[in-house]
Amino acid sequence: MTRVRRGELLLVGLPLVRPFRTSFGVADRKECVLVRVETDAAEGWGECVADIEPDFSSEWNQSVWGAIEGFLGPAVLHEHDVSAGSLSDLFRFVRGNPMAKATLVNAILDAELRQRDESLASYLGADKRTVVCGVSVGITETVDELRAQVDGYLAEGYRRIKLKIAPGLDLDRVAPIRADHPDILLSVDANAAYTLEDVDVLRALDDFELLMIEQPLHHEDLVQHAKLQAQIRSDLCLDESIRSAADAAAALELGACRIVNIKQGRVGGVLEARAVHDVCLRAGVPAWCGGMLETGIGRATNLALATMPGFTLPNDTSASARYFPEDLTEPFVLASDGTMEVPHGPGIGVVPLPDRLAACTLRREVLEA
Ligand code: OSB
Ligand code: MG
Repeated sequence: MTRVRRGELLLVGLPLVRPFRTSFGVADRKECVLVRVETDAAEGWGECVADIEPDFSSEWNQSVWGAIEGFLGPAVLHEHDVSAGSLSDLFRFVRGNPMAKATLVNAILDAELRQRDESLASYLGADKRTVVCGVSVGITETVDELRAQVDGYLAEGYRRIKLKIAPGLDLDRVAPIRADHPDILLSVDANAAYTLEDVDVLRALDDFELLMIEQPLHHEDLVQHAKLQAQIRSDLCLDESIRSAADAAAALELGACRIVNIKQGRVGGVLEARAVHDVCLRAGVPAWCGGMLETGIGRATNLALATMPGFTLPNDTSASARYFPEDLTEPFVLASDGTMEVPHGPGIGVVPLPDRLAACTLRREVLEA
């Protein structure tokens, strides 16, 4: 328990190595909000998973900035004694906004753990020191381009390939990749682009022995996913639809999915993500850690989360070089066996490199009581 003396809100921008196309749009750069908190004893860092536009979720960089600057930040600075665990109550007066809340929860937990000299992975109950990594491959202009990217990632050692799909860019994309690589772990992610009317296409994906079909239907739906799951053989995985541990419990009870993508930033931070993990573990449902093209700050947070025992499938925790020409932190590197080491220093174990942070900062504001 400590007092947060000061906070800093930063908006950072980094070019991507290549545009990333999904069913909801194309990203050619990454922009995100970072929070740095200072307590009496330590600093802590959090990265927000919201992006430039409200397309993956209703939150976006400006809404996150406004929520933290106007409501969440002042609430934290006003308290004489805060801990990451007390924030879900403290933040109850702000409805929704889980991505904004996650940024502060993670930053304050990072500061607490740095003060105690404990790593986030150890705090969360890690049962591994390295994490198995997959990679998410954007929609390409041509099938040849897709083949070349997949071949490149497999040569680097990635242990699962996830193809982004969209209506009309699905079976014809998955078929050649499966033909090239009959034995790899292969999955698809539709980012909510289909409806139950498309059941024939989704059922046709059964032929490709996919590890999972991620979020085929509406971003807030559970009931239709349950109907779809009953009609196809492939395991469904939910991403957008899971915004809390309560959502995860409801999804599993309904049979809306058989696998859960846990993104800490989407569910309100690592503490709620741990609760989602616990729901999955108790139900015997495999989980894995999703990504949102995070910089090294969010990547370190995700890697620590993915060390928990219920994360049994390859995670979207790819190397810095898969996303950025230069990361904000020391780069995260993929080992040739497709695993990544989890930082073991206190807290998330990394901080932004000062020169890189200065070069990438677009906007900055100091928050004080
Ligand atoms: O749906 O998992 C998703 C990136 C941005 C927004 C949504 C998603 C993704 C990815 C990339 O698939 C995962 C990553 O490598 O960070
Ligand atoms: Mg997804």
